Amino acid sequence: DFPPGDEAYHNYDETNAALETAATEHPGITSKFSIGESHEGRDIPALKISDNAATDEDEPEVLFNCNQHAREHLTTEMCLHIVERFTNGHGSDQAVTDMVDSREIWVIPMVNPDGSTYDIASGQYRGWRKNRQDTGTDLNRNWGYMWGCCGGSSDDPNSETYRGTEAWSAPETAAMRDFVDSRVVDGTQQIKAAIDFHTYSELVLWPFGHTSDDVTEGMTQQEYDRFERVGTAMAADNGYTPQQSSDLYVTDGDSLDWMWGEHKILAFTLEMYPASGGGLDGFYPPADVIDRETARNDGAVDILINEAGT
Ligand code: 0X9
Ligand code: CA
Ligand code: CA
Ligand code: ZN
Repeated sequence: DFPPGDEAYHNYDETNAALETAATEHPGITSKFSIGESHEGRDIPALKISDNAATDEDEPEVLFNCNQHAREHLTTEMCLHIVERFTNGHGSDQAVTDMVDSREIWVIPMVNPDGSTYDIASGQYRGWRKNRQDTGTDLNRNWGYMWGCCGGSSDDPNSETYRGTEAWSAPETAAMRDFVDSRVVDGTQQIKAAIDFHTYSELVLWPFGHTSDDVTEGMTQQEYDRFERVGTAMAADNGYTPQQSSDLYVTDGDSLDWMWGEHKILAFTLEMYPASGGGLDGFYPPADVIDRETARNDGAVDILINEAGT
């Protein structure tokens, strides 16, 4: 489990329990379900938050997912913070109430439950990034848009950025794909905007990642300008640095490129605290920063939720 001092972080069972509690305490505005199973057979839990949550209403949908990378535990806390804010705040906080009532918000706090569990299993952090299939696949190189196209991933199973044997070879990415595909209703993707939370570097990133070109096949200048405008607004609020994801480094097969390339979802990656420093230590900030560093993104989350309606 988490080492002494870091008990406030949620492991897999505690993450599941937190979603269960939110669903039990707020039955009208929540619906808990599983998007599928991990390689080791763990359910990947999800929570829908909206008024009349049991009904698929005609409201813009927004997706928040966390912890594709095992050691990025602060992101799980980010998704759980979103759950807490939009459930506890409904009925008391007017802005939160309006967002919940006018949107369908999907939260998936732990995309990589096997890796996350493995990272803490010995009681000492292992610095694990990938899933637990064989030598591990980097889930954020396994998505099916331009998979393996451009030197932004590795075909070496021992690499930290191993892309897998083929696109969607990891059950965790396949489950994410199936869920997002399932939100196409009458030919229209219902999810309008999304954030994939990572750590660390304090960045707001937008597609594409597979090319350093701003405008390319699948991205017009007008579309790029919208990403830049919304990304810059989010970064102005949380104090992160905004940039196209390939300005950081080129990746292929990441979630961002697929969300936009396949579904035209206004998708961002947020790299959370800290800004820099410490190599592996940067993935393991002390638990006393959780509240501050998750609440720090409230404004950015609200900007995206509102943008989903435009
Ligand atoms: O490399 C990744 O998957 C992400 N960074 S992390 O340190 N959390 O591993 C960044 C993905 C964003 N895409 C690009 N930089 N192209
Ligand atoms: Ca609703
Ligand atoms: Ca809907
Ligand atoms: Zn990451």
